[in-house]
Amino acid sequence: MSTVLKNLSLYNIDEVPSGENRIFGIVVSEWNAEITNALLEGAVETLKLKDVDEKDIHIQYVPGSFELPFGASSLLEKKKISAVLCLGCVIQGETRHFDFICDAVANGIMQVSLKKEIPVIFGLLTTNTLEQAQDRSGGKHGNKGIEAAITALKMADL
Ligand code: DLZ
Repeated sequence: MSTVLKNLSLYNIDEVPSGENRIFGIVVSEWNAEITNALLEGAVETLKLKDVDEKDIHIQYVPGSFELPFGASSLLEKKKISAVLCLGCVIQGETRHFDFICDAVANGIMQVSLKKEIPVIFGLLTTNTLEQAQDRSGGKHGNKGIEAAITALKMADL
């Protein structure tokens, strides 16, 4: 695998645009909460590092990743947001739930983003095991929440 032993969240902070005076939304899935809370922590820390005021970060919890697109859409109805980050974790099980949820989230996020004309960021971990998810939520492969925040800052600056 190309990610073996690579921290995917390493970045040069000076190359990421400032988020000063911008409002961000974060939708977080409660399913696999240990992982999604770690993603949330990485995302919030990164936004704050890039000058986003804590009061300008609006967090919305949803029951599972399937509900992320609706959560993003409803946040965008209420606030004047520059970008929304969707954070979730789907772990491959023994049923086809995994494929249905991942496809629905990817399509749903794209639809909301294009319809509202606001960047909606795909911060969804789709892994085979819990260990792979831990490695990507503050472990040896970094934290996808950080990557989602950097993408949101860049897209808000377009
Ligand atoms: C049902 C389900 C399953 C089996 N697995 C996950 C998962 O790994 N990660 C996740 O975020 N959510 C999962 N869910 C819940 C669905 O996303 C959704 O909340 C329910 O199907 C209700 O719509």
